[in-house]
Amino acid sequence: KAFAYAPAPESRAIVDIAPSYGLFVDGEFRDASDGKVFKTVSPASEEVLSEVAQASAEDVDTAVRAARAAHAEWAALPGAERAKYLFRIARIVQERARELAVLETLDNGKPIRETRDADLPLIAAHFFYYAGWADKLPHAGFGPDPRPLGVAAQVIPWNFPLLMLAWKIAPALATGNTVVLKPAETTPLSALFFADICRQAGLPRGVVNIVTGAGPTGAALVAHPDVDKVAFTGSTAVGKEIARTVAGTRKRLTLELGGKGANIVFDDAPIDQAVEGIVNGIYFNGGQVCCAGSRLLVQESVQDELLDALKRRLATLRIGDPLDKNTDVGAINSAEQLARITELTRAGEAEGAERWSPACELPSTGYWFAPTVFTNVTQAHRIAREEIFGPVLSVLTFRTPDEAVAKANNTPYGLSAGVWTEKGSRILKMAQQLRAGVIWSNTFNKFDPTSPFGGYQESGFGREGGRHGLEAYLDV
Ligand code: TXE
Repeated sequence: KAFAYAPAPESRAIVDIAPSYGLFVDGEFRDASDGKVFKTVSPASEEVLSEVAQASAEDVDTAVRAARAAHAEWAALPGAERAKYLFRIARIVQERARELAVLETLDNGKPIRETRDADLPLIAAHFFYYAGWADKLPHAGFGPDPRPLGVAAQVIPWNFPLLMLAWKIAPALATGNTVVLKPAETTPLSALFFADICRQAGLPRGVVNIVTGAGPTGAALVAHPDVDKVAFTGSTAVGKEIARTVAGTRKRLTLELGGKGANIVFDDAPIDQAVEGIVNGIYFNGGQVCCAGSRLLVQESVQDELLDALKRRLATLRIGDPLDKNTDVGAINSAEQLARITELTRAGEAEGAERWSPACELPSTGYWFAPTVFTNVTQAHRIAREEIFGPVLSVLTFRTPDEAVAKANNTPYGLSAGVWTEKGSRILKMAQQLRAGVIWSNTFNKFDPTSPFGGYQESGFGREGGRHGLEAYLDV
């Protein structure tokens, strides 16, 4: 489809990416102890963006020691003093928002419209919000003397690299913990830019440490004996492995894992609004979202009308250059993730579901997957049960509210759900019956630092965001 107009893409010259980066330990960038590095590429073009140090177990140990050494002084600061650093970080994030948005788009592949309008404002909001808590902890119902846990080991994924960092680091610092964070191996750059922001904000050395690397670096960090708290966001399989590692130690644990969210549309829903919500639910960030509305449950009587409207809308989506401000759907983050999506969608076809995508041309280099809708899906199909983590919607139908609840809850996960109806009473009843940590009504994928976020069942435990997010970092 030809675009109506094509303004210049956001200039990549806005961000100055160095040819190589070190680990950020004790306030300094340094090479890995064994000199190992890995490359990070732009998923949209496969261009190598930079070479990044790969932290060894020895480096992880050095980082944990730095965090331990910094802890007593950081924890002893009056909350209002810690707040000053967090406010400063929030303001620098705002000042450098364009640079960070372009950087994140280059390293992750998601559209600049999303990094600019969703990720970056939420990142700043998160630091502002938890800055506001830092001096109020003794008066917030945690008892008179809530104490930080100590050193927090934080492992994050690639789908919202800087936002997941903000969700982890802001509450940890506000409560007086120090941090060693490992970003995902396909998106290390924004965490390293954040390290620079910490320096710019004058944060004492050792309070935040960033160790880059892949699974083994994360495993070494989680297993380190001098860590007090582990916070993980990622796959359910790795989450379970981490739970086994942590079992029998003093470490506290929170896990934010996968999902298979149901977006439930009743026959009295405003259809146009629901279509926007469905599109936002599963094509935002190419569906690489743990709380994505990856299952559409539509009431049988409006199925045809809704699917016609949805397909018309999908035909207008613009797929391509993530730096182009008009792009709606960007690249898939990695070749591995693309292979996972491809495998599951093939299984969908093999099991008899009907596949549809709008006519669209995909770029010849990079990792791309067209927005896809599967109809004739049954609950037994893999595409109805497993997290695809891509721009793929599985459509199921229901007749009664009870059937909708039963189907929505028929999953080992429990992270998110959406309910579309004009009836307020139905919304309240569904919200009680659905087993999910977040339930949106007549909207989807709305985030706010004041709201706790997290899962039921195999989607994990513990909450991030809001007052509840502080509890994960405090002994009360
Ligand atoms: O996740 P991993 P992957 C789901 C999604 C996706 C699938 C696989 O379905 O298709 O997981 O993605 C680090 N000890 N989600 O393979 O491996 C790793 O380096 C400690 C949902 O990318 O879980 C990275 O930093 N850490 C999800 C982080 O864990 C380990 C977001 C996540 O990577 C480790 C991402 C180990 N043994 C994927 N192995 C969500 N909940 O939002 C890997 N890591």
